[in-house]
Amino acid sequence: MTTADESVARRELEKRAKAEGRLPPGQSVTLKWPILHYGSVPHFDEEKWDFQISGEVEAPVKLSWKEFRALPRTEVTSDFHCVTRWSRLDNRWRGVLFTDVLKLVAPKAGAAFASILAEEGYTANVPLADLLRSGVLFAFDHDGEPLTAEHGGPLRLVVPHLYAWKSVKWVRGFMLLDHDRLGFWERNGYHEYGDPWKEQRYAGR
Ligand SMILES: Nc1nc2c(c(=O)[nH]1)N[C@H]1C(S)=C(S)[C@@H](COP(=O)(O)O)O[C@H]1N2
Ligand SMILES: [Mo]
Repeated sequence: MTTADESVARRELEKRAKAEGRLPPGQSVTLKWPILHYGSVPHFDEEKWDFQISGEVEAPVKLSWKEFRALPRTEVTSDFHCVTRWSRLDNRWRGVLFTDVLKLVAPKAGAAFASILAEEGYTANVPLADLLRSGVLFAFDHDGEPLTAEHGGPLRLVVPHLYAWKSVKWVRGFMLLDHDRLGFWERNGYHEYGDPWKEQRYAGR
């Protein structure tokens, strides 16, 4: 496609998405897939990698890469909305549903929030109820290809109904909490919840 064809295709897709009520306010459709994160792309070492579930659970769990890969897989298609105003439609994600991972632990009665943990100390806070939604998964693959390191490979969280900073790349586990603990971007001025349909971009707005 030429650049001109591409911009026509993009605008057509955007018009259709708007008509279908799939484009949150203030967003525009991108055909590309931008790469956005704080810090550097971490190196993946299968031997050192683990996935830890801790906090408000009866017994914490630690999985190796092999153990995580052996969990049941599901494919989910969803739209992805970044707070910087681009949306990428119809992403085909394949991985392990959050609800399937949660089966590995017994959450305590007070568990109501999660702090998602990633390489290099990146975190994001998400209410547990949001993580139980059917489109939320830990993804290995995107559109039929293994996730590249730049896009969060080997494993990222996908929370399609919240702004994409909650879709934590290079995820290494989560901690269940009885209170909300702000994550990296949330401490740096982003909204604590981040609903794109309500334009919850920044804290206090
Ligand atoms: N670990 C980590 N995950 C992250 C981020 C980050 O800085 N670190 N940035 C978030 C933001 S703001 C966005 S828009 C998406 C971008 O994902 P992409 O680079 O695959 O498009 O990743 C999210 N996940
Ligand atoms: Mo973002």
